[in-house]
Amino acid sequence: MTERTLVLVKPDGVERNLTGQVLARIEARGFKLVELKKLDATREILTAHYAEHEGKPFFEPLVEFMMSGPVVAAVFEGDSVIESFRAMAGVSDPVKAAAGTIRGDLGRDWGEKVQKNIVHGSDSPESAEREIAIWFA
Ligand code: YYY
Ligand code: MG
Repeated sequence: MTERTLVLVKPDGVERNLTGQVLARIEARGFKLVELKKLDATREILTAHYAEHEGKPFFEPLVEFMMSGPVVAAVFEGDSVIESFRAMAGVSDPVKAAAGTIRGDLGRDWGEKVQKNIVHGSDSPESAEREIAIWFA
């Protein structure tokens, strides 16, 4: 099924000049880039984006980390792009992420207060539409 997903290159990925690599991997897989921008995420955007995690111990450090530098937000479109990109990203913890995944190949620093895992990808069609509306209002 053709669908859209929100991809973020987080501040650690932008800082380490990994944006091009991340986008290139997704394009090479055959997905279409439909929106792209670099921005400084506000607390308002991040609170909306991470609403499901509000109140958890890692929420505030996560928001602070996401405001520590610019992020790149993109929308990709294609057949099963949501699940495909989650598979490409690997599990949240870069230490556990399989080799060959973005987090497994490029991620690091899980276990600190702030997890530097390079990318975000929407986890369902509902999340994708909600998140795209937040980042590309
Ligand atoms: O969707 P995904 O990014 O893989 O993980 P989530 O469980 O949605 O958590 C969002 C984000 O929060 C994760 O990428 C790192 C951070 N985080 C954390 O700092 N500590 C945790 N125990 C769980 C998640
Ligand atoms: Mg998530």
